[in-house]
Amino acid sequence: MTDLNKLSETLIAGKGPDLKNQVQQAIDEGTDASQILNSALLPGMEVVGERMENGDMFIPEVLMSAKAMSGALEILKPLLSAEESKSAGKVIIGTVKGDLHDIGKNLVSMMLESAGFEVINLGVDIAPEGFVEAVKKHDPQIVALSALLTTTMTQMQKTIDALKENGLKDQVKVIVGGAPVTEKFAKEIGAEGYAPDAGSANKLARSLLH
Ligand code: B1M
Repeated sequence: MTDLNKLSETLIAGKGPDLKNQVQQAIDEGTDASQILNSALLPGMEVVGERMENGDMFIPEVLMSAKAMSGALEILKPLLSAEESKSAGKVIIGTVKGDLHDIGKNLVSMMLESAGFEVINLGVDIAPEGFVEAVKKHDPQIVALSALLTTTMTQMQKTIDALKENGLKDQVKVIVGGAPVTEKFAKEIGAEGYAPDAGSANKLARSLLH
């Protein structure tokens, strides 16, 4: 039987190649991709966060863990379940300006894709003008913004303002998420929705369009 604690420990230790092997082995043993994600990888990243906060882990080590997490997610991506597979709509997603965190945003992107959305993932550190240009170019129904820093949350408001200034806000729904973001904050900045995690981002996107 798969030892999920071992996977967490390998992630925390930032051993990317070992983690990939262990994730693949867990899958081969029949462990669900969602169980690997929810019971090993996400709790592992929580520990990384706590250690970073306490000064027990430093940026280079956190980066190693983050890289290992991304490698593991690539393996899980095709396996994470699709609730429904018909094309559900078009979403533009990005991490806001000044913010380089992309693991959660990529997870949201993956969940949306696996649920049938066409997802245009702009990447990290996307300025309000970047979202404006992308909306003009791709004409999505939803713009999803991610922020992991309290200092970059304000960029969400700026992005919504920029969409308004360019006359684009009425044609898209803006949804927001990321560790410091709350439902209350989403309402204050005029976003149509807030999702605390990737699974609920998917449900939220669907509920806004159907
Ligand atoms: Co940073 N970092 N980091 N970091 N980092 C946090 C966020 C922090 C909480 C750590 C801590 O101190 N405990 C803290 C922020 C404090 C704050 O502002 N409140 C912090 C800090 C301070 C910093 C730096 C400033 C550190 C420094 O340089 N002194 C710096 C800033 C760099 C920058 O962005 N400009 C920095 C740098 C980094 C690394 C580069 C080393 C690395 C990022 C690598 C990468 O992403 N490629 C990193 C990491 C890994 C973390 C922690 C440890 C883990 C983040 C993560 O990936 N979590 C994080 C601590 C923590 O969160 N516990 C921390 C796993 C991921 C699956 O969860 O991203 O929350 P999360 O996504 C969830 C939900 O939030 C939600 O769904 C996801 C999946 O369920 N969600 C959405 C996310 N986006 C959404 C969008 C949606 C909906 C839901 O759209 C609708």
